[in-house]
Amino acid sequence: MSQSSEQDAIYSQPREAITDFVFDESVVKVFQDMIGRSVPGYSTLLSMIPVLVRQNVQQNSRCYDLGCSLGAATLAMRHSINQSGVNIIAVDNSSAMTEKCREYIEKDSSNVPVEILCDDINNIKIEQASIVVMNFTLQFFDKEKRADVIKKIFSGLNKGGALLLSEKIEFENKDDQQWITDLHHEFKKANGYSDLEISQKRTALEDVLIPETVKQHKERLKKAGFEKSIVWFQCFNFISILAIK
Ligand code: GEK
Repeated sequence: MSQSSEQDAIYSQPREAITDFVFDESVVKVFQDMIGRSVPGYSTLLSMIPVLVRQNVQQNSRCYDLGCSLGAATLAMRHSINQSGVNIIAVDNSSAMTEKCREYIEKDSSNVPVEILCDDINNIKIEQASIVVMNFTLQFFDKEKRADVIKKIFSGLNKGGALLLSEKIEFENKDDQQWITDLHHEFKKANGYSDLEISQKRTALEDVLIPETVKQHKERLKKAGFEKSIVWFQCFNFISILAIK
């Protein structure tokens, strides 16, 4: 089922002061357009979720979509679950997001049960999980809280269960960081964003979206107990890691 979206023009006009980015109603209206034009590889990544689901989903288990936004990953999971007794729990702490997400889920044809929770991921329980998707969400957590959420996911996963963790990353080497950042900006320009939009959005996200290196992510996963993790996808400074319990 396709999700409709207005074109993102939130940062197109000069602003006197740039406040921190929030996932409010104005973002919800343009979200699909915004994420597609800002995150290189986003649609390819989503299109691989069914492959991951079919390999890892277990009978009588739960699948979680943490930071579900409008439910793109939830819908991708919902249509590829090939085991009985599976339900999906989709979580986001933006009520504007969960309201719109609920509309999309209600209109969708699959009958796999989906529970949508408007809550902070830090508050929810994770139990009997065979799949946990965290698609570009951990990057918005306070750095000090990231280890706890990864530990909670590990302990809530069944043996053989999978975590799909997608993140914007930074590079250890400064030159590489600049090189790839320039390519990311070029990607945004190719998608119609002006230099002003790119720079104002960057300022709005500066203290909100804090990327880490692949090494930091892999070490945190290992510490939490994930013996196996692999970067299975990368497009410029956006990656996705698959970790198996
Ligand atoms: C997708 N996964 O389309 N608790 C709950 N939700 C949170 C929290 C938190 N602590 N922090 C951030 N969020 C989606 C895209 S967007 C990524 C995810 C982006 C939510 C926030 O409200 C937003 O909806 C989402 O995480 C991040 O595959 O916009 O770059």
